[in-house]
Amino acid sequence: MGVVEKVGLVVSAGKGLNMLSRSKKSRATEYHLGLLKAKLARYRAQLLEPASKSGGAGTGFDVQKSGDARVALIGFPSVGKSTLLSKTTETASETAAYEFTTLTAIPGVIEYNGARIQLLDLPGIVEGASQGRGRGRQVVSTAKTADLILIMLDATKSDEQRRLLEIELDAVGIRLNKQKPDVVFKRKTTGGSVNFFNTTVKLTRTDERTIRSILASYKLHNCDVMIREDITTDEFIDVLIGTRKYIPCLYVYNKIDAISLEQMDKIARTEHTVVISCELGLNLDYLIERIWDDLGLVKIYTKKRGAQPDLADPVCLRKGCGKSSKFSPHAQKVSLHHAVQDEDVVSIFTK
Ligand SMILES: Nc1nc2c(ncn2[C@@H]2O[C@H](COP(=O)(O)OP(=O)(O)O)[C@@H](O)[C@H]2O)c(=O)[nH]1
Ligand SMILES: [Mg+2]
Repeated sequence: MGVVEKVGLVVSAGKGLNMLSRSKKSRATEYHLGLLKAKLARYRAQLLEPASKSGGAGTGFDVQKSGDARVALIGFPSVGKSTLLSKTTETASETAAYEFTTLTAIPGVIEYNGARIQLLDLPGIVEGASQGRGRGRQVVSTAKTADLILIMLDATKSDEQRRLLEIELDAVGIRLNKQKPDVVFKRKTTGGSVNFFNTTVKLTRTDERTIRSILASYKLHNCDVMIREDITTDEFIDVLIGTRKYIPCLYVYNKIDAISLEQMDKIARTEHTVVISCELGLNLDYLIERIWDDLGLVKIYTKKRGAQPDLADPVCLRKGCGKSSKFSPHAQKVSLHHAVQDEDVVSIFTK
């Protein structure tokens, strides 16, 4: 009996050692992978930088930003982008039953709640945009100017399309439905060659050594880093690159007339998702409502002192947070920093 116990002990000790070396190994892997990603991220960012020399324009398509907000429509050919544009705006965009790629960005305007929302049909996002080639680069810089991205998908096809688009957008520095990491990063010009590193939370997904090495690999030797949330190494790299865009995104599944009710029900319940049928005009009004919500737009009525508010011509602004007039429905005097809410009436006056 004693012998058996001994064997048992030896085995468990062996297991323990194994686990220890494994976690050490995975930490080392994380570290090297972190450095590698930092280098790749910088290389990619340089590829996508506005061209200084000859060749491809670094600016977006030559479409004027107009109205109160810009929504970029992104998707593979034939998912129904042009159909959506012609159903929701006054724009007659070409539609085709075959795989047809529109060659330029086509703008349309959705009028809703007194707001003018620019809907932009962006072609060719799939064609190696992240490699920074030709038109891809243009698509990327235009997509980055959007206040909301609509990823349009064909509900009859697999979710592989969605994955490919997400990868492509991620590679060009667009972060969908994410907040900017809570990190304060400052380059200094005085104070010697020291990187100051502070955290206000425990880091479980990256560590100080990895971050310091990444700073060194970017030849940054005089910075202040203050990390205020449990970020990943990738998120730290995003902060360093600095040109990441954090844009809300709505996944729009079209052609629900061609799938089962069960399939539709399942898709419709996923986060940041709207299901529609452009062809049958189903759920388009709800899509526009969701666009309005995700843009965080509010309409504000203006009012001259002593006069009735002008309800016919609201001004659209970005939503602030916090309560508006404390005395609603009565007026409250507030400072210019006051965050307005939907349907507020505002009078501006000097003392
Ligand atoms: N069944 C079905 N077909 C649609 C729907 N919306 C668009 N289509 C068809 O899909 C094809 C491609 O549409 P189009 O708007 O040109 O796609 P785009 O390439 O993304 O601009 C056309 O034949 C449309 O008639 C829909 O809601 N249901
Ligand atoms: Mg089209």
